[in-house]
Amino acid sequence: MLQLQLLLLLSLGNFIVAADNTKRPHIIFILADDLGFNDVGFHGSAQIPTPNIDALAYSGLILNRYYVNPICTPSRSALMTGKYPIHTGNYTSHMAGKWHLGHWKREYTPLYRGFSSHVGCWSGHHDYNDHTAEEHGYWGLDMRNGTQVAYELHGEYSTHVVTRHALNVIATHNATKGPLFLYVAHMAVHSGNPYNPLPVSDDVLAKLQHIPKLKRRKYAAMLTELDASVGSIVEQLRKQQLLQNSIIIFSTDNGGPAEGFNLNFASNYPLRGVKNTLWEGGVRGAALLWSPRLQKLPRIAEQTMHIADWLPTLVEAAGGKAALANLSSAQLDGQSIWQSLVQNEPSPRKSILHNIDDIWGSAALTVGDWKLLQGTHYNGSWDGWYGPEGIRDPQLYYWDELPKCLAGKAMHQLQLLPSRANQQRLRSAATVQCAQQPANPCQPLHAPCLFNIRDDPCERNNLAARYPQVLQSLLTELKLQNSTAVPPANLPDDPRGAPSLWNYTWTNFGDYTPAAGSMINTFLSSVINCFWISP
Ligand SMILES: *[C@@H]1O[C@H](CO)[C@@H](O)[C@H](O)[C@H]1NC(C)=O
Ligand SMILES: *[C@@H]1O[C@H](CO)[C@@H](O)[C@H](O)[C@H]1NC(C)=O
Ligand SMILES: *[C@@H]1O[C@H](CO)[C@@H](O)[C@H](O)[C@H]1NC(C)=O
Ligand SMILES: *[C@@H]1O[C@H](CO)[C@@H](O)[C@H](O)[C@H]1NC(C)=O
Ligand SMILES: *[C@@H]1O[C@H](CO)[C@@H](O)[C@H](O)[C@H]1NC(C)=O
Ligand SMILES: *[C@@H]1O[C@H](CO)[C@@H](O)[C@H](O)[C@H]1NC(C)=O
Ligand SMILES: CC(=O)N[C@H]1CO[C@H](CO)[C@@H](O)[C@@H]1O
Repeated sequence: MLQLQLLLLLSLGNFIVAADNTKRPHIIFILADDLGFNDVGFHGSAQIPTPNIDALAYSGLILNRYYVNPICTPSRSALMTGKYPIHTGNYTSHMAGKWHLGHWKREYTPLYRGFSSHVGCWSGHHDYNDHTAEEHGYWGLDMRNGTQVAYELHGEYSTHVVTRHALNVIATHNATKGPLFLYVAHMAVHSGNPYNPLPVSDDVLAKLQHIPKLKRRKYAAMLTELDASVGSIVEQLRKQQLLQNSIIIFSTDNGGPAEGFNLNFASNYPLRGVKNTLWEGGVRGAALLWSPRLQKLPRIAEQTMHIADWLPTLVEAAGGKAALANLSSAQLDGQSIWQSLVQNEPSPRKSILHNIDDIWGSAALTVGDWKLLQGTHYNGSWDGWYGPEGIRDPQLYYWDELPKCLAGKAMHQLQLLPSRANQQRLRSAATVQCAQQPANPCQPLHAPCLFNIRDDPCERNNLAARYPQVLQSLLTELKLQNSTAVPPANLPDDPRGAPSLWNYTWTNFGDYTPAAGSMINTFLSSVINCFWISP
């Protein structure tokens, strides 16, 4: 089931009363869309230059055992509140980019969910230049500035629009009035519409001639635009003297769509599977956490973490243990990992439910080093390993770019950018190696499979027959978790929302449609919509 794990997030304001206001950190959460594990340089591929992201990773923590949901909206809902607005003045909260958490009525949209501003789209993807979104045969404009349709932004590349709004928020933030929460949810590197799935300008594309396959090169170019955005955001924080008191998170929302899945060309290599599968390639996410508050740097974070952990983790980072105590009644699936990350102590999180999806008939669960996987999606046609591997030779990595890019310069100035030898050590430790040859194949449609995910992160060796007791204990745990599940509430598309009825815009039609009260909620159908093309 497309289980919405956490319906109470980002209510930072509601939970935090800190003694010293000036000490509370600014929090900048940068969420990439559909970025693959192997697409950032710090995981070992040098094919796509991501120097700004890498500079932050080496100067902070590479979250090396970090898990996300396999598709967009469940990840976003695990990150946001679905219940009520943030209406306190504690954190000034702003948002740039993709919402994708419902827009049937105004009250589901960002400004009514606690954000003071939002520039971006409401649905799951759009064209990066004309800003129209095509979903299930419906087509219309999806770009907003606040609640207004942003006709005037036509032609401005989406990644630039998102960045411009983020920079403006930082530039006009008055830190003496309190801390900033900025959520930058890039549309990049999600594919656009079928008529132009990988929109990027020719001049950016021209810089990546070393990538032979055109579609992969286009994807890479879209990602270098995202990397540049990260650099500009860090630079703006530095200019406004906010950087030293900031926490920056960079994370993907789910595993990468590879080899034409969703018409896209990400890479999770050597991890198995793609977006919307429960293999590691679908759920093990590329992410980093950066803050001067982290201790014992540089290092890799081996603490197990799930995207649902950000709410309690950031609440503790912002308000301390007392603020965290306020969350205990909220029955979160997430746990605060803040102290373990800061001090490099063991993670309190011992297990992760990747999903139980009774529509697809799939489920996966990790407990300690063991992962159970049963059933699969697309009749197993996306269960393989997909490249490209990328350029893994450390000699060919863009080391010289790091101290020169905007984020690298800022890290250097704060004396946080480690020596090249240390960068090399971190990068090699964060590169997944799978020497093991395929053995004991897994046929998840026939029987549950068991993997030792620490020894075999590539899921090549099914140990179900060898460790029947371990398998049994995970099956029992899965059953236990399933007993708390609520039924999936997915609904079909509501034709009353067809953009053609609303001047060809995607809109909050529920506010204008009488008796639309048949509980049609685009939020729920958008869970399916974010996945707009059957591969
Ligand atoms: C906990 O929540 C209550 C009610 O919202 C609030 O009054 C109190 O200040 C909060 N405490 C902390 C430490 O955030
Ligand atoms: C959004 O609208 C505000 C108010 O009209 C304007 O100042 C701002 O520049 C707009 N943002 C973008 C990215 O166009
Ligand atoms: C920021 O806020 C403080 C306190 O309200 C005020 O004194 C100051 O003038 C503000 N700064 C700017 C640049 O608006
Ligand atoms: C599923 O895949 C198997 C082989 O892997 C094939 O025999 C079967 O026909 C497929 N089923 C469907 C519904 O495509
Ligand atoms: C979870 O429980 C539901 C209803 O009780 C059942 O139909 C489904 O098969 C179970 N799924 C798993 C993976 O155990
Ligand atoms: C309808 O859309 C066009 C652009 O396609 C825009 O210029 C016009 O202002 C819109 N009309 C209304 C009533 O929103
Ligand atoms: C800066 C600011 O507005 N701080 C407020 C945050 O919220 C608490 C209570 O909710 C107020 O006491 C602070 O003044």
